[in-house]
Amino acid sequence: MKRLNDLESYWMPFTANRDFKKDPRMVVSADGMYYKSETGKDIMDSAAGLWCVNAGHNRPEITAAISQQAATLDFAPSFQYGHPKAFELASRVAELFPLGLDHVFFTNSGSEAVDSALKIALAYQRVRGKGTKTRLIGRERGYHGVGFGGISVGGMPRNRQYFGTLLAGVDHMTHTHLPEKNSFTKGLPEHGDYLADNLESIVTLHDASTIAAVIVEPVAGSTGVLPPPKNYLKRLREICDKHDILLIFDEVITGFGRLGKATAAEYFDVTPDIISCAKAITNGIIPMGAAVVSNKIYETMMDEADMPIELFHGYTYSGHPIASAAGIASLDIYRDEDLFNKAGKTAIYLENVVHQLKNDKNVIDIRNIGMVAAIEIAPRPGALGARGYEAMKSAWHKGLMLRVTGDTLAFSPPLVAEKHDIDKIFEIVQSVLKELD
Ligand code: PXG
Repeated sequence: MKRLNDLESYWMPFTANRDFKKDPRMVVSADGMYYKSETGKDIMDSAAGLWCVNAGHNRPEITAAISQQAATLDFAPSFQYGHPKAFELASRVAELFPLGLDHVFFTNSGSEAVDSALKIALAYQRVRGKGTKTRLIGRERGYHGVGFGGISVGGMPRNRQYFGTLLAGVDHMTHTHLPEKNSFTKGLPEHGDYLADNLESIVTLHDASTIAAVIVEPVAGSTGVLPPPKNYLKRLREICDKHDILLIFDEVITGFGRLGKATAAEYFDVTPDIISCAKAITNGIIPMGAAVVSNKIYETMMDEADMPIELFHGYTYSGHPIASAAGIASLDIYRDEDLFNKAGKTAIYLENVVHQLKNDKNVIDIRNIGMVAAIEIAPRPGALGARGYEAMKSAWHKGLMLRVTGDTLAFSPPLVAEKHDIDKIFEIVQSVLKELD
């Protein structure tokens, strides 16, 4: 007989389903910096949901915008018809993003934003008469979502190994993690900018005439928080320019204030040709993503495309009215509360607090940049990831939602976090570390 309303029907994403269902961590509401669990316990959010709730939970301005929009225009077709809110949000995003990246293609997630960015890069090369430029270059340890494009350019082995042959014509640069030289660095690592030259070797191997684009996360997030070595991104930009290769920054995590600026591009003063973003574009309240594209790419597509529809790509829900309304309301909050600057200031405090855990049990590295930090703990011999997983479970029982990747604890609190919130997060983390064998 079918059992209804148990936990089996829902196949949870990126989750140890069997273990979760034995001892669920269930949240039922959220406000500000806190969730409430099913049993009524406050659970501090140290990850802004999944790196997306930058203005904190339950913002009445956003919920009001959503309900008003739902009652006014619940849906409008995104192909061959428009509605004003999508245009308004696109202009607002273009205004926030670097000069010259003024065109916004909406998607519903980061994965779709990445796949859209890759497809736009390929279409652009072809439309401008460089149709042999088809290769896509990613980086080891990169995370670009879970679409076939994203896992092909991505460099996280488990996200790739089960899923067949992936896209052809993809290569990867080496990652930039150099623990022997850079561990316990505050901010950007001193060593490793020369790793950008790895792209030169890849160009030599394949020839620039076969390469369409390079995609990197400016700060690698999912793999365990790897800030780029000083000057690395500038060198990547120079090599791409030299060989007429597009540079894509995947800013799904870094976009909308995570580093104290609207984008990592602004923070690092390096302008890519396309930025993929998602998450905090709506404060996480409703799914949305975007590929934000340079004027050069957009104008070439408009001027040179050989069909009335310039790009054969799009989603039913591209620029969904409710997501657009949520996006506008979120950007209003970020502006009115000067949230990105606030994040830049709190980041200094976060850096000091997190590095105080340097001598705690099992800690082998601490990394941070902006409102992002990571504590890497030594794997238990023969059980990679076990300590990290236990830390996550123990934190939950102590009232903290903790993101863990392997044996790295990753922190990305809402940007509204105050100093006392940061203190509380790391008090709990310290007590978790103490008890972890
Ligand atoms: N690119 C990057 C850089 C990301 O971080 C995606 C693409 C995909 O976005 P969607 O919306 O399709 O999930 C991401 C998502 C974590 C974690 O804690 C990170 C992500 C998602 C969930 C958890 O490491 N990043």
